[in-house]
Amino acid sequence: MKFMSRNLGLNSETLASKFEDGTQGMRINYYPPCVEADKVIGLTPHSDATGLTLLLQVNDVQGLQIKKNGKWIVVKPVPGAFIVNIGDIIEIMSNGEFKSIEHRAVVNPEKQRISIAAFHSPHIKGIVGPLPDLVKKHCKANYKTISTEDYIRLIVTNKLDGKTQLDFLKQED
Ligand SMILES: O=C(O)CCC(=O)C(=O)O
Repeated sequence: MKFMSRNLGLNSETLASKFEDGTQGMRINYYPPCVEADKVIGLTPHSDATGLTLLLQVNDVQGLQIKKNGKWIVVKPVPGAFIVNIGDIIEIMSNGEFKSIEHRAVVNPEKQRISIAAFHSPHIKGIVGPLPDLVKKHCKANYKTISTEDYIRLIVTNKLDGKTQLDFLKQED
């Protein structure tokens, strides 16, 4: 977070401080083998609505794919390594300088797959919106600012569907 903050041209604490006393949620995903793997999906395309995700591909079975330039790219499991995904809250806070990554999980015809994702979000009583220093720098807020509680309400009532949940918060020119 500190390095990301500095890369945005901000004090190293600016971004990190927003996540102090924040929340960590964890999901353990189990994908059973499926003989018709090409006809099903493990987890539909989405970006994480949270800030930063640490993802562990527990066993050595490929399944995670990220969308880059409109194409799905396989992320090969590296034993013991975390994948760090930027989520929508970081995209919003950075006023769009960092982009959340769209990803999905496919299933394997013969092998089961397990992944563990830890999602990190700011404090529930805070707000989600572009950092004021970046709004000043860009002369514009590219996203709306709302309370974290309202943000969570918006996310849980929205279907997991690519990056569509961000559309509700984008500000028109
Ligand atoms: O299983 C994976 O590799 C992806 C998991 C994921 O995207 C999620 O839990 O949100």
